[in-house]
Amino acid sequence: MSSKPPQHDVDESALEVSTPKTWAAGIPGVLVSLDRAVEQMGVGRTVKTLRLLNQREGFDCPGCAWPEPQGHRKMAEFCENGAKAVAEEATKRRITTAFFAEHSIESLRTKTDYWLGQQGRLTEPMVLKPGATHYTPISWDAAFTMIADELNALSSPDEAIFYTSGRTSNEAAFLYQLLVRSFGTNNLPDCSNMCHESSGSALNQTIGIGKGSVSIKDFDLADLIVVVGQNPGTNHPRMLSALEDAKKNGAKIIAVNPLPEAGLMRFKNPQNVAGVVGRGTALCDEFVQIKVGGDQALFQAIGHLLLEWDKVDRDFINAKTHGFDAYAAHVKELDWDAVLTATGLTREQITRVAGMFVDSKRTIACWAMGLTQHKHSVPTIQEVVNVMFLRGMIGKPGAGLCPVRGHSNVQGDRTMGIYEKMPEKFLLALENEFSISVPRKHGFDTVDAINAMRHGRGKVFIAMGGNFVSATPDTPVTEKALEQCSLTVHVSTKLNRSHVVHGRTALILPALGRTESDVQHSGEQFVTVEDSMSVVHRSRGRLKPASDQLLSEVSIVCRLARKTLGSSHPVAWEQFEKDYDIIREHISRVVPGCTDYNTRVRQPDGFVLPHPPRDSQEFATATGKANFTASPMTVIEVPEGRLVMQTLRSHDQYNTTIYGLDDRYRGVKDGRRVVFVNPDDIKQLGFRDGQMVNIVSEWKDDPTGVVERRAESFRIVSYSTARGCVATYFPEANPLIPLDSKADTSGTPTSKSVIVRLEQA
Ligand SMILES: Nc1nc2c(c(=O)[nH]1)N[C@H]1C(S)=C(S)[C@@H](COP(=O)(O)OP(=O)(O)OC[C@H]3O[C@@H](n4cnc5c(=O)[nH]c(N)nc54)[C@H](O)[C@@H]3O)O[C@H]1N2
Ligand SMILES: Nc1nc2c(c(=O)[nH]1)N[C@H]1C(S)=C(S)[C@@H](COP(=O)(O)OP(=O)(O)OC[C@H]3O[C@@H](n4cnc5c(=O)[nH]c(N)nc54)[C@H](O)[C@@H]3O)O[C@H]1N2
Ligand SMILES: [Mo]
Repeated sequence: MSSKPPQHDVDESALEVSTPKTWAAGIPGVLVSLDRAVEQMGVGRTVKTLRLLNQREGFDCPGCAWPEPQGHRKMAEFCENGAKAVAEEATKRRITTAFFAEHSIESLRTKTDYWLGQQGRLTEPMVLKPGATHYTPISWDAAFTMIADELNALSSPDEAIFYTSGRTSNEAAFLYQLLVRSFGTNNLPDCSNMCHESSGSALNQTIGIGKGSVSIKDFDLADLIVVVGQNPGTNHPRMLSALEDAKKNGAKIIAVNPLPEAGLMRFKNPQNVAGVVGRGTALCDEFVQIKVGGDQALFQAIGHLLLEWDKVDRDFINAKTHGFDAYAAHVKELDWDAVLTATGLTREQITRVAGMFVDSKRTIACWAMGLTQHKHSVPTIQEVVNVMFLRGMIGKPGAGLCPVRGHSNVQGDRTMGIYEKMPEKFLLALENEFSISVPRKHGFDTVDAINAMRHGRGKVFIAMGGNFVSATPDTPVTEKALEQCSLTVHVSTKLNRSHVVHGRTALILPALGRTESDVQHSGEQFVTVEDSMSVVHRSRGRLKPASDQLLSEVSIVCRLARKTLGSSHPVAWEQFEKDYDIIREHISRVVPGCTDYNTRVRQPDGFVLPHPPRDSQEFATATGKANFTASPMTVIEVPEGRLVMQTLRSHDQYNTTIYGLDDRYRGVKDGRRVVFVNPDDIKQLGFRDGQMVNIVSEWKDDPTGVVERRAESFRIVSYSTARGCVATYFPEANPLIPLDSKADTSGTPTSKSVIVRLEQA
């Protein structure tokens, strides 16, 4: 039995606020996951689906990119939010032709992403013809012809933009970039541009590879784990088990966050007795309630203290690093006043934290969006790296750098070539493998792509998954950019706002999801994915597809390629979809580290991609060493009466997919338009808890001066957040983020630092 999709949309007047929780998971987590699963899938399908989640013979969770344990896997290797992610995809609800006949585009545009997503799985290709009021069915063949004609009519391949979200399998991603580059452009923006791009930029320069250096086993060996700018209780709940095990082995945990997130404080593991009936495990030993954007200052101060105390690893520094003297000279001159202003912390606490680094022989530093989405994100991450270098904490057991990825295959997609500026070595290998020539000019990243569409330089937009208009900044600007396209195409599993904010013509192409079986000419196929720790493994869905009209992403790319590139194109596109082993043969010859791919992905736990700093303390940087960096300290300037706003995820959403309206740990229910404000700021600004306000962001748009952006009707929620720092949910607050407010070097939108003021609504 499964419930009907909701007819009514979110009613913000029903919003309820209660006391935030001080612990995560436990029995409520299990109950919510079962409840949501049964509501969407019914009992039989729930049992079948959750049994296969993250098992060797099953499918990779479409939730986060946290790795599965190697060797023994528990029966239920999933978490509450993994179960919700699966329920969202394996739902029994369906969107049919009748739905589109009933709902005009005009009416669908008034709905929230929550309502749109809750309607169920997309089941057949649909087209919105120029000037039409409703989507209508179209055959796959006609859809591919339409796209091919539009693409081939462009005056340059660079007028087409090919976006990728992070769920696409390695096989589909590899073929997609091959299609795009064969067509003649590197316009391959992806969700990573808005996510961990800053980590990639920071790490490439300092360690020579844009990926984390730890494996899951290192968590058992570490004696200090620092979790900076990350909310694992919601976004990587299986990480809590790793943290719990680490604690049992004696590790200490430091959490650096403007908010006391429940999952950082205490974990009740539902898989053991203490978690069910007891108080669970206290996780963080030191909670560092930092101001938004203050992390760079904090880590400079830690570096300063380590040097002052002479508690650094001279052997590592001398043998393996470059730039130490310049860095040491720079942090020696530390301005403590600036540090205290930027961080909002006391000198005592910073000293205590630095002491914990000194006491640790094996330290892991984890981070996520709290570090990557600021103007000074790249130097901030590099400051964390500096401190880890000082202590020699890379390339040894129990220690290392751990950027915790978001989408389940975002890291794999990059490995497979989804990148607007892929290195020459990869492009050359691609050319040699397929006897083609591919362009060298760098393509658009996400923000560039929006600017190109806005100014008429981008005309066809194709998305392999994702929800571009809701995930990107400056919503009204982005929407207008998309509307200027001649064609917008979305390969999707669920309905979202990007389908209803469209180009002159729009197509929805429904794809198989992770949970579904993928049967092709040579039989049932599996795909491969890469987790946050560079482990590549198989994923195989078993459920009957949501509709017999769905195509796999691999099939969609192959058929589109044949139409677009013509039958004389040297790549044997028709072979790939018959047997995915053939794709993997090519991957093994083109993608570094993937030799013998077909054999190695068939090993029970897959295989681990090479990572020179992790494996042998080798650093393929410009200097051949691990590079220290010396960067000026950034203190975010906040004018009088203004606040710094960060946007974050509730416990009941997956990016723009809103599972439900219960941000359980923060105590916010049945509504999402809230702004979390420190009680002292509420008082000082003359507001009161519960009051309705409009949020106005202020951005100096050269040369025109200050530009205001406005989002209306948010309820103030008095909350423990660092002074001067407020938080709202993504994507509701995206209209407030200026398109051109982005991180230096990486170009990531500054979703975690926007200057705003509140106005009475
Ligand atoms: N259930 C679920 N799982 C997910 C996702 C989801 O939406 N739902 N999304 C997936 C994706 S794509 C990603 S990228 C990850 C995101 O995972 P997270 O990065 O954990 O996600 P956010 O909600 O953006 O939370 C960022 C955290 O950083 C803190 N923060 C904000 N600004 C600062 C700062 O300046 N300094 C510090 N130290 N902390 C700061 C916030 O208070 C918050 O706790 O999760 C992935 N997993
Ligand atoms: N303000 C603000 N903005 C942000 C962020 C933030 O923290 N604050 N975070 C940023 C981050 S970290 C990220 S990663 C981006 C996310 O940006 P996106 O990846 O573009 O967005 P999602 O919401 O994850 O995409 C959801 C859609 O993907 C489709 N989908 C789901 N599974 C599949 C599948 O298997 N195949 C296909 N083809 N389609 C599928 C469904 O149709 C669903 O509606 O948002 C960014 N935007
Ligand atoms: Mo992400």
